[in-house]
Amino acid sequence: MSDREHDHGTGLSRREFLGFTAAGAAGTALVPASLLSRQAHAAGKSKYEVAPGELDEYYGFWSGGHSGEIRVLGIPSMRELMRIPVFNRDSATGWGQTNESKRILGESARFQNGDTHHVHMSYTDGTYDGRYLFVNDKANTRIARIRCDIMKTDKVITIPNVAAIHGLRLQKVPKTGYVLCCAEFRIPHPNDGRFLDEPDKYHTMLTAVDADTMEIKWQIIVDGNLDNVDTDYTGKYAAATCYNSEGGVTLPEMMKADRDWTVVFNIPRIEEAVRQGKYTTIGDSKVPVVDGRGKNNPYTLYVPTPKSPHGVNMSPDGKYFISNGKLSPTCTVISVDLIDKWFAGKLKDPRDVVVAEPELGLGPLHTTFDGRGYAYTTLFIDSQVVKWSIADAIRAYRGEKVDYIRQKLDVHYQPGHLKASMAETKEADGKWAVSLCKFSKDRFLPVGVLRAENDQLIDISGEKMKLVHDGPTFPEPHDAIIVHRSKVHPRKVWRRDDPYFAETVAMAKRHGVVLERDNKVIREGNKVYVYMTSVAPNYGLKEFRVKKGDEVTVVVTNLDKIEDLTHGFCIVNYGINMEIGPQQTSSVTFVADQPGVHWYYCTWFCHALHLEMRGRMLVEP
Ligand code: RUQ
Ligand code: CUA
Repeated sequence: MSDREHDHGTGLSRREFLGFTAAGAAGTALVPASLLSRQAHAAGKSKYEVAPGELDEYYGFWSGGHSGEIRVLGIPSMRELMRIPVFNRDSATGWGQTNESKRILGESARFQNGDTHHVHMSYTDGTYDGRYLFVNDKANTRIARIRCDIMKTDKVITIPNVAAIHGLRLQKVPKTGYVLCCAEFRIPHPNDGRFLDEPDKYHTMLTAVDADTMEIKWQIIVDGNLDNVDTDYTGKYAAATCYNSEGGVTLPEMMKADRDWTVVFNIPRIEEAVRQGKYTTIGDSKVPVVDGRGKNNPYTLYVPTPKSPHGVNMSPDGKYFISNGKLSPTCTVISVDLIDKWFAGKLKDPRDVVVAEPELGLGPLHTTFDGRGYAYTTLFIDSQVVKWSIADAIRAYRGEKVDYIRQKLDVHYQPGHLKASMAETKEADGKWAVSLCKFSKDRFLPVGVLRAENDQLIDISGEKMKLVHDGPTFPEPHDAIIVHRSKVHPRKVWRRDDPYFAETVAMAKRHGVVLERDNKVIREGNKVYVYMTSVAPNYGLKEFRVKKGDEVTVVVTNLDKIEDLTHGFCIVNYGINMEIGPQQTSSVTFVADQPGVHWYYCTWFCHALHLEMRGRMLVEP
């Protein structure tokens, strides 16, 4: 571990280093022309700095860990652009409170927390297609889908029969395809209290979800547990790491074996088994469950991998799965061609699919790629990122005397995931990488006992990696993807026929209300529906009257059509607040349990008369 004075591999102090980067970058073809010209005027400006008014070249999508959300950053500036509430609750937008978000959260809306780790974008033909993001919830065994056109969560489902979805990846070709979900913790089947103290009856499974319909298609039982997963570029295989092949329930039990394994799933064979009815079901669930346990089943290949491996990453050339050893200083490189041979019955030993096992340093967790044949692996214990040549590691494994390690860069501190630009696609472009460090220690002003994490930006465009930025983040990003901005096309104003609020529109229709015009109150027994429009700086209703005990549904339709003109709707002392973007309809339902005058007001600063944008809810006793 190094201290803050370390030279980051350049031999210069941070201050000197920043000046050096600006000068050194001038004239290289890797720097966008717009930045180069500005650099001439802005002394000391580095190519990772994005000037006021300029836009970033990449979107970064970050998981928020136990904050339960997703964050959107600009890369290389590392500016946080947006937070997308997913499994958490959000005071600003009303996520978890509006009727629209409750419908999406479904039966699991009772949970207030989530734990997102792995966020990935949908693919077409091996690269990002800008349709969806998918993310896991380890805390409550769910997965969610986010629409990239509006950057809102649009589906949340609970995965049955398993516990704690951790690893999550998408099929890359011909398009996504399945969302493949690893359940980390082993539980009894069924988990209804019948079996408690018999760990040999605990199991876990990989789950395949259809990305378009979000239906659960099948599950497959494995030996051991499941940690992370990745998919190949043929659509045939997924590979997942297992750190508890022992099936232990205590830490010493889980660490006994020197090798655990990487399990490779043969997806066409699993699909065939489901078609032929070779499956069981568990409890009330109708999901087909295929048995992938044992050395001689046709669906899985268990590749012995040292020791308690964590991340598994597919190289962008489609050739190798790389399992990161965690408690072993090695990464295990598994060849997709040889996996083909294994399943064709042409190999004897499951280790025959291994083509390299480079020794990299202490605590390898995750690997990323630059598309030029180099791999970059985080070393958790050493607090370093190591750059290594895959081809040279393979030659060394064959016995040749070659050094496959190119550079070790100190990061601060204890990195988990590392992600390079476009690295999870066939278009890996090797410009930027972000090291998501679990500890920041002395890197930022102390802010109490709880500290920020440190997401560090690394320039990987040259021969040597250069650390160029410290990015504090609220706990705890695990994984991130860096997507070229040409792939993402968010809307600026809502579509009036957006399915996000279609059910609310249907309700209005049943009431004979035209949302784009009407301001009226409809009473059905003790249910009251309050429909109003908003145009800055006015709500369509200056007041409405209900009775104590009424169930009130307020529906607000924002008629403003101007980009960025969002209104809010907050009722004082009722715990209600929601976002209504331009052309959006939002609704919230609550019981009017406190008589009296209750002002409602706009929470988004929308106009010079924003403070005056308010009205009264009059609750009769
Ligand atoms: S996985 S580093 Cu590695 Cu969820 Cu967190
Ligand atoms: Cu509308 Cu502020």
